[in-house]
Amino acid sequence: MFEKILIANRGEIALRVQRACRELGIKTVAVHSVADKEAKYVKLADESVCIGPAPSNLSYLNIPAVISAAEVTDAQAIHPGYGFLSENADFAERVEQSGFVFIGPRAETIRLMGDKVSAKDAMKKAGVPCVPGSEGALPDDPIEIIKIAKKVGYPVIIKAAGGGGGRGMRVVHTEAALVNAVNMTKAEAQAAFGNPMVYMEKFLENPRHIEIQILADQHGNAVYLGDRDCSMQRRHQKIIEEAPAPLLTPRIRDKIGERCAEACRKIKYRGVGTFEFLFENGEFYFIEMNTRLQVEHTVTEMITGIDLVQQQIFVAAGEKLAFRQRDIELRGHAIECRINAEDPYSFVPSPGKLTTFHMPGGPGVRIDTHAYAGYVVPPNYDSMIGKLITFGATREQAIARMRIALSEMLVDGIKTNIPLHADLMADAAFHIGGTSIHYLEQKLGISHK
Ligand code: MV4
Repeated sequence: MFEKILIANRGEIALRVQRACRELGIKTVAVHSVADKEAKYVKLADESVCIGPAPSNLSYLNIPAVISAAEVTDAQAIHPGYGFLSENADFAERVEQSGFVFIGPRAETIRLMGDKVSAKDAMKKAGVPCVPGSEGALPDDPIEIIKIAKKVGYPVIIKAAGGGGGRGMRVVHTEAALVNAVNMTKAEAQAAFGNPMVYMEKFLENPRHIEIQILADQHGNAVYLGDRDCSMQRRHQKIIEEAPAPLLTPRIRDKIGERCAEACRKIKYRGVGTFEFLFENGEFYFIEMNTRLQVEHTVTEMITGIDLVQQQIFVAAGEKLAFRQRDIELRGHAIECRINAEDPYSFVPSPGKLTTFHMPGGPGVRIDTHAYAGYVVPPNYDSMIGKLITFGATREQAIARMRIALSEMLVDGIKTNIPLHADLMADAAFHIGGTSIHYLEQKLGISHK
């Protein structure tokens, strides 16, 4: 097992990874920007290295600085957390070339999944159900493009191969608008991702966003750890996630889960990963795969009892999975509310000093945060300051506990989205469960752009 791990991230996830390491007796190295030098996760780490000024591109995204920090502290492995360098194949490659273990999939796998055309192609071949659409990237010939759209059926969506997470997409309703839309998306994709390749899919009008968590070792073993519903979102920012996804039957859950686990075996996946699906009329349609630990991994941990960060470390160290699919039991229900430093309705970021920071507690309440009373939320990074997770025997109990926990939570000095969460916990459609990806924007009266 590793003796020392460098955590190439900040905020709550840096602390989360540190806690997993500490429990395993592994020493931790924190890296931080100038803006984070007083941060809790820096002070709690065994060692820390300042890797640059506040802007992320000069610190948390600075590959040579991160690798130098691992060299000077003699760390053996690097955990990238989420965001920042976590899905950067060049980073993973350079980490391994420098003699460190990258706690994540092979660089080749990250690259495969980073290109959404190659990802979809690989998953289709591995037996994962995908959204119907073009076979790979669209050709240049407009006549061919029109033919493909006719076959797929309108509305269609044009997506950039280099995009993902909602960037570089365009919905097309008519043949008249098609060729121009393709050309516009290509030009934008070239500018944003340096790759003009685009592909086409049938546009699903009112799906849910359901994802499957998988875990694979380096010995050909892979399991699925249930699903999460992440449909409660706005502008591609998830706000609430829950596990298991409401209203799914065990039969359909096991069927899609087994498909994902089998695909991981086929592509020799290593580490944790998430298959993102759109779910409509009882069918799953693969859209993307995330090759990192996700923000919402916590709800999966609550219903499986498995520490996903520790599992990442075990499989990175070359260990075999200690359990098989039949050993995994989904128990109860978990909900995560992302607590953001922002105006609850305009979503404008609200950095600044937390004058009060009182966290709730009680049975089934988990808080993952790096914040504390007196902490100053810097303006340079993501506005998420913590995650409030509740667990219950049933979804109703998890919601009730969330409602109470939110009412106990006191944060002053900045604005937070706690009032929005409180609203949603009292929302009739949320109580039923199974709302679509458009529900929140419709409720808030935001039109689709
Ligand atoms: C779609 C779609 C409808 N039909 N693909 C947006 C993020 C990216 N991961 C894929 N996205 C979508 N792809 C087809 N064929 C609707 C979306 C979408 C969405 C998906 C997941 C979560 C939130 C979303 C919000 C708007 C659109």
